[in-house]
Amino acid sequence: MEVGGFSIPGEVVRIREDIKSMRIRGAGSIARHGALALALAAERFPGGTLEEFLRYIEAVAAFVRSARPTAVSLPNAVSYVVSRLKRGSPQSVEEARELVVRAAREFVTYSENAVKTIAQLGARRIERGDIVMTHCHSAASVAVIVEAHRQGKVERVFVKETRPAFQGLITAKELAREGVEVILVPDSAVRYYMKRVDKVVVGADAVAANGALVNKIGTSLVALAAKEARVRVYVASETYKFSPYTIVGELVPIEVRDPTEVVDVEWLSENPGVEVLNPVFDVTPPEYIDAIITELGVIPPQAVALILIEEYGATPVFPELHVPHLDLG
Ligand code: RUB
Repeated sequence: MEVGGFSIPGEVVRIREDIKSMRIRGAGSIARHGALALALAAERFPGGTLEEFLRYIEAVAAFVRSARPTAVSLPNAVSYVVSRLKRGSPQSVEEARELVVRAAREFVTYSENAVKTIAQLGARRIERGDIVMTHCHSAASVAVIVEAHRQGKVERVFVKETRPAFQGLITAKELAREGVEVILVPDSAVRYYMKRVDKVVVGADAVAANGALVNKIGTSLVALAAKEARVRVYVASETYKFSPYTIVGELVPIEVRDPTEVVDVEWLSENPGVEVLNPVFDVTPPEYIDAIITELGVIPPQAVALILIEEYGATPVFPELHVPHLDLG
């Protein structure tokens, strides 16, 4: 495939396709694959000048970034790698390639360690005998619940099936494999079961500067039902899911996917008078969130702006973004 006058390696095209089609999904995994796609591209550079290499990486970065719009972890991961390349001021293609590969690996390591830390911190917020509810499939949330279960605290977990893509089934399977008692329920049962729940734990695709959470469609309804029932809501989120774009007033784009994920093609053609919409994320206001569990600590939603401004400045220059606390020396 040709992008910006450069031929993009097949493996990179496949990673982007897999992200688009949700074979690779979940904001953390998407980010790690985005970073790895750049490393792969650097290794497959067909040869040329340093100038050409830099333009080629920019083209690949734009290509990878555009795979899905909502999870800000993807542009953050890509920008992390590209900014490390630029700041390294390479003098040769070899040096430039090395900078890209190293930065991508650093990102992946940081991301994996962040989830482990979140598991430890999040588990402290779960108390013995707690019944937990979760939504969609979030690796960070699963890590928290599994760690709390290992510590003998989790009584059982209500998992919502999460239509239309049924990511709840992945969560149910993973938790059951770890020995957690799981009850899978339809999305519409959220309020019915909330009275039996002690804590809600969900993941994040993006967190805005005002502390609002963007996560799988239906998350805001879980939070609403939790607020009514006075159940605490925790968000398990690495800080590279905080959106620097929101500091300058950008909104987080909400992905709307194909209607055929909701009803089949046949039904659509038999009912031409019906418009089917499939927004896949929604926004939970900060007032509905008790705490965000990050690798830097458990913070209130109001602290998101502080972390963003500390890391990016109050008026960040785009696209020269970096990822918080990834300076590994
Ligand atoms: C996944 C989703 C997850 C977040 C966090 O949506 O909304 O809650 O991405 O996941 P999709 P993680 O299935 O559409 O990608 O904690 O794994 O990063």
